[in-house]
Amino acid sequence: MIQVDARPGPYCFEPASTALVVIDMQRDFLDPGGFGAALGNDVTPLRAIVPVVADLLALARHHGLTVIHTRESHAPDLSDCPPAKHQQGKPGLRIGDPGPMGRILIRGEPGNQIVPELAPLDGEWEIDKPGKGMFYATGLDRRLRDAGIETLLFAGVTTEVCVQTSMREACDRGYRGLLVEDATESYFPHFKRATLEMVVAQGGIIGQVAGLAALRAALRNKEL
Ligand code: C5J
Repeated sequence: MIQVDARPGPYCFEPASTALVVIDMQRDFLDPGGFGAALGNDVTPLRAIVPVVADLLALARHHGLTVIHTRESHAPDLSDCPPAKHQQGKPGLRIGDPGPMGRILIRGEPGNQIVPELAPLDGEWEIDKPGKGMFYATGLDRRLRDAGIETLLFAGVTTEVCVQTSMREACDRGYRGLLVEDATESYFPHFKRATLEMVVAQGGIIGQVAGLAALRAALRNKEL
């Protein structure tokens, strides 16, 4: 059993029953001209975590964890995009509208690809999700159970929207989650800080939080 120095207390997991989930590290959110930028956000802070997420991916791959990548995406005919979601944002910059990287948040478009530095490897799971959470309309819960996954390490963007929603959904389904705090980011620093506090409040009401260094140290101890 691996034991990570986490907040609010130690986080224990077995690599064989653990998956790393990298949420939505796609060009729509990280690149200038994408959906995130269209909503008026500066994408620089999100870009800045790419090397940390790459290191986390390398660590997970080295230790044989299941690796899962999600993309927030919709079908080209928008049949999986409810009107309330579609109406978000300014006309001309909404989901499905043409942008500098193809149609915004549409499956298969250039903007919907995971950034090349974090590209999925053969055999890793790629989950296209029409919601903010990773379980809604994806069939992921069944796949995780079939694979014997019980614990989930979370990274990606944005901390307070798709990452937190996925962690909450996971918690409700009985998975124990650890948020790797330097491998997640928000367009709003105070939202990230608040989310980390929310996760660990009340004895870890949503899950636990640790840095990549603590996770690395715990896995290194196992190898000694
Ligand atoms: C948002 C996400 N923020 N991946 N998506 O719309 O957090």
